Amino acid sequence: MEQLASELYEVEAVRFGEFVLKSGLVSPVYVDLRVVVSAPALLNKVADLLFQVAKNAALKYDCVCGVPYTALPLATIICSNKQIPMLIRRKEAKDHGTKRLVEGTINAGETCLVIEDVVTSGSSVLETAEVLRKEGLKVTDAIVLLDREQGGRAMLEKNGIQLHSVCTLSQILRILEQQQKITPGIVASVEKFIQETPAIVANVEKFIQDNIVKPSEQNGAVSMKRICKEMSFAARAELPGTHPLAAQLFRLMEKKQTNLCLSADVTSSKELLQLAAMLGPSICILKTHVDILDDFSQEVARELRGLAEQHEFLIFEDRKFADIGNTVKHQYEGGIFKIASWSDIINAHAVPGPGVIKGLKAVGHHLQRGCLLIGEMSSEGSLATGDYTKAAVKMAEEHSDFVFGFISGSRIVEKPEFLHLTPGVQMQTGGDNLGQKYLSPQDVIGKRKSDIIIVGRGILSASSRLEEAEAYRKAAWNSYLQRIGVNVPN
Ligand code: 5BU
Repeated sequence: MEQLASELYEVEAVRFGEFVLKSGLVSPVYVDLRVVVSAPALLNKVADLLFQVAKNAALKYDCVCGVPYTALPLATIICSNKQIPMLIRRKEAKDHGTKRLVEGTINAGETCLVIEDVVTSGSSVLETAEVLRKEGLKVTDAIVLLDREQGGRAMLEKNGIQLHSVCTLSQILRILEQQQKITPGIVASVEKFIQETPAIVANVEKFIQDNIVKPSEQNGAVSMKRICKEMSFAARAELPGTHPLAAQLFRLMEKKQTNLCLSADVTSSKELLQLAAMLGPSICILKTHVDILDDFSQEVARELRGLAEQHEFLIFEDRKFADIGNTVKHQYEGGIFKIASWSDIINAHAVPGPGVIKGLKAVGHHLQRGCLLIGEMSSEGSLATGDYTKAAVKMAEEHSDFVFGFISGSRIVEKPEFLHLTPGVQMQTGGDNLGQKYLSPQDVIGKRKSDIIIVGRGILSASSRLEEAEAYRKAAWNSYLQRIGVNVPN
């Protein structure tokens, strides 16, 4: 263990210093085991230690899968040396039926051992385990090199996975202190930081990995300021202040690689359900105007929910509530539509003041629903500008337990916990003859730094709605990737 700690320190897989985050928070520790691939002897040693942990725990398993990407070479070495069948999980979303999510021979009912380098919150291990479980495999145990002791073990246990670790971060800290590589002061500051900020620490690591960049030295300290321009959706999901519904949305966006919301403005329920079934895999949100349907019934709402669960998208009723709290409460919960019973997301105008949010929250909060405030509108001559927009932002910030974002033409607040959704999007910019104005997906996501494009007629009037939805999805997703610094091939 002493040798392992010192070697990890030598290759800078564990570093101490000042890591400045976008939030302004300074982290005293930095763990990144990707560098181990450049030290083959250490790589072999780590693989062997992982295997020994599984052996000592007398685990029985039929195959091994490494959590992408750092644990992939580790799993490969173990499987090659010990002649164990391996599975590879693809991190990228399935490419419309042509690629599989798991490569290798899957024998349903067999047990797969998951291998990981570092566990913080446990979410990466769980994500991989869930993909394997969906394929019919059993996942009961995971082996990790370094447990940061920040809730990962308990979280995995709750999900039926026992975590076995080679070492913990506090063990490494103590050994490095004994070897006089770090001072007691550093140990104390790291321990304090880890205890006080578990969720933020998890986010730091995810953030570094998502951005695939290394921190740079600046005056002896390590600064990540330059690379922290933009956070990924995955990292934003993990922020302590992110609303649970927003976190769910961020995760499914990352998983399905889509930041496209379909505005399903059709007048027949049959067509609405057909659209949801056909475009479900391409979208993160399906937006409705339930009051334009000729034949709405609760059965339609039930079927729509079924499709939302099947294809993993959220439902957003674009009701634009704009009355006093007591009235919107009834409009949201009751009437013939019973919006609260089936719509994950609703929106509201800020014009009545905070009472509108309080009324909606009284109905939606316990149902885990969320609300978007209208900060700006896409229509010509809109009055939602300037100070009005600023007041809407303030209202959202004061009610962030229910309001998780905005409808706006661009990013109107820098807090990464909030989402921005933009309507008035078409490939062909311009407008309609009733005041709608259109911007391109690239403009909205790249330049104006919104998160999600809302597209109605751009897709609905195309000869192939599926092809057009895919074109919008790709345009908006590539703009997002470029924004967070990932190179996108043309
Ligand atoms: P279009 O067909 O892509 O123009 O449809 C846009 C949708 O977004 C439509 O359902 C509008 O009601 C909705 N919308 C909008 O266009 N502009 C706004 O400012 C707001 C909503 Br808020």
